[in-house]
Amino acid sequence: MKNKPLTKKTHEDTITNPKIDDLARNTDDGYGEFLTSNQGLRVNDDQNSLKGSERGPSLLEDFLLREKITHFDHERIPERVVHARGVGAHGYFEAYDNASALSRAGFLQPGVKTPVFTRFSTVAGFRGSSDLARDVRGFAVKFYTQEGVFDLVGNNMPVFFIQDAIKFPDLIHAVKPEPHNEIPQAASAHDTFYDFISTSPEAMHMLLWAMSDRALPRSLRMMEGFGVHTFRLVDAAGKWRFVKFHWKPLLGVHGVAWEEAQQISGKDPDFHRRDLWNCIEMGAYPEWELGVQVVEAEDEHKFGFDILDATKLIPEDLVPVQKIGKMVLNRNVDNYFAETEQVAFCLSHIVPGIDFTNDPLLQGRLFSYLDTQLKRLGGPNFHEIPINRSLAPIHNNQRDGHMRQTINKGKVAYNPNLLNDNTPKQAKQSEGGFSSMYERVDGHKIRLRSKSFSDHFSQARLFWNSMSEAEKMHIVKAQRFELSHVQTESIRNRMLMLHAQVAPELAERIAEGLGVPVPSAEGVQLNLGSYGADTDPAPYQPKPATDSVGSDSALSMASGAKANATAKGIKTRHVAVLATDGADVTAIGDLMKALMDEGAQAAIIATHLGSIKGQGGEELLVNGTFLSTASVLFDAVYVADGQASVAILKQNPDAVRFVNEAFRHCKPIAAAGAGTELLQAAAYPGAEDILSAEGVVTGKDANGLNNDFIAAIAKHRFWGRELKAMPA
Ligand code: HDD
Repeated sequence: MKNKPLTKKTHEDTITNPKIDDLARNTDDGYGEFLTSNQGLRVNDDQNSLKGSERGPSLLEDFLLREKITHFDHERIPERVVHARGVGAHGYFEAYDNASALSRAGFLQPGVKTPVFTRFSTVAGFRGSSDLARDVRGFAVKFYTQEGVFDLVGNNMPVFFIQDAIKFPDLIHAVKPEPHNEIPQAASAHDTFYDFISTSPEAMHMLLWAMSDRALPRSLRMMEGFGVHTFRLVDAAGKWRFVKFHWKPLLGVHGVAWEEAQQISGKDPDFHRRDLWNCIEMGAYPEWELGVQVVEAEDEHKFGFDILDATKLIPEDLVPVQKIGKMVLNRNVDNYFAETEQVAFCLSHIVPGIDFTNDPLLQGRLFSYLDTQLKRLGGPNFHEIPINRSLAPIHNNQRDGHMRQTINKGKVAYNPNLLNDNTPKQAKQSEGGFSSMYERVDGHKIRLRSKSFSDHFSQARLFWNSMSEAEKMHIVKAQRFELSHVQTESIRNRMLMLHAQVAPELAERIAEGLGVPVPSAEGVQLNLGSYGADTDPAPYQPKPATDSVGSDSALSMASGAKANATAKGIKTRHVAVLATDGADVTAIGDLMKALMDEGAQAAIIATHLGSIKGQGGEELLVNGTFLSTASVLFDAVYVADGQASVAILKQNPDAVRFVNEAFRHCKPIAAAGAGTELLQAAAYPGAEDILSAEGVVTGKDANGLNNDFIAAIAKHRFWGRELKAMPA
């Protein structure tokens, strides 16, 4: 037992998190133990099957061979039909002292600390696809509350593509790889997706989000989360209010460039997973504040849109977000499959103090999640899997089914009963019993979309208006990219018509890249996707966008967004230090110390592994080479001083490309002394003024270089460079 490897740091929260204690009932670490069969039989030879003679056939008798291979054959379960690729972590949620006025939920009472498990995901790609696909990110949080499990199953965008759950299978069939050849993987840039979108203009608002930098997060730790639907919070007196849930990351909201994302997908498809894992292992725990936008019941109709329509957000300038608690993720999983793959989120996992609304997307989701877990996890007992197990005790008359773990004693499995004193008994609301909100519902049974849902363009325009110039350019380029991959001209044309409804300028700029004019939408049936065969389509045609829609300051990631208001400093940023033999090792040491003091990390990237020799013969350990890493895996680049080092790097095309790419991707760059020569060597046509470009700092530490560099890293990116000189 002497050499037992340390697999996990001992964190304070590992000890105090009751869900971790609960999971410990099922964890196993075979270190130092005998190898056994699944029946506990010690195995004497695990290398050879049982055979009839040395070179003879394997024997059916070999139960050890059969057990081992059978288990292996059954290792896989169906991947999630959407959100297949993900990563999860444990942590806790702590309520501030203000939410109890809004909700009687126990976990929202002042200071209550609740264990959570959070899973982030991409939507369209398969389990083995890349983290950096242009896609929506899932943001699902399981709260193990004292009143039962509450799942908040959201995304990193506040709206959705469709308004009614009945369209979800169509949306997903359209975006997934095309069924005849299963191409393309984890990408929306293909005919079927745009065929669907071009006939379902309700998707336009969300499409703009998906084309924006929100779809390319720098880190899962740096993205917002949204409950999307309007929910209700119910207070102790039974009064309810509408709410929208928000997660605000304390590191701010940041994205990467599209070209960069495509390269990361090749260099490190696990970029987001690795980033989350490493930060948690290092103790740099990601944090988000939970916020709510609150709308009083009587204000339901005061907005120019329907708050039950999931393609609409409530602008934060109209209804500010109140922060009601904080989530910290502080522990990685012990086993990916047992925890991250088997975790089962359901919208119907709810606790007293929270309730649903009549949003037709939400209502359909209430069915789909339970249904999908039955298929995915193989039966109705998935709640007994350790990661899904409630911390609140479970007592009911549900029995049996595949893989039942609980041994229910006694002969009574029904209710009411006399034999068991009518227990387990129903709980009054005062005893914590969940009771759906008392509400009058009447009307005709009808299969129609509410006409209050038919403004598809105003909020898309609000989003467009709220973007900075660089963000607008990213959206235009993203649509040029996507529509260039669409083979069918009529689909491209319809997409241009729809973009013109959002903003004529947007459509014209996309059309320019496609080399076609924007077709007129006059007389064209834009909306095929929201009425039945016998319905008069006229009332369901989308309304034109409202001119007065304006902008909302919370939507931009770049221009002083509220989302970024809390972002401070350069914590957890990765800085590449380009240097090789002959570099100014003392200055590098000073820089690395300054970066580490701010919570950032630096890596020496050189032409060879091992160590480099400084001007005075001092040695510095190398962390990576131009072969093993790439600029896209870093947030910022520093080129070290030292004539000899810079002379070698200038002759190295990979070093030149490293700087060139970092500049193109608008990253902060510092060059100490002679390092500026590498920058000049890396300048592409149109960027000859690289040394005076924004976000490029030069000089010596003695003159404040390190401080200026740190200030530049805190700004994340200098997208303005693209507006100046960026090849299309
Ligand atoms: Fe969904 C998974 C988020 C609409 C049906 N969804 C899933 C996950 C997230 C979301 C984060 C992954 C959970 C995990 O990590 O295990 N989904 C959303 C959001 C939506 C949404 C924010 C719109 C507001 N989803 C939606 C609709 C339907 C589904 C309208 C079906 C009618 N979603 C599913 C599913 C999944 C799922 C098929 C696949 C795997 C799973 O549930 O556990 O049931």
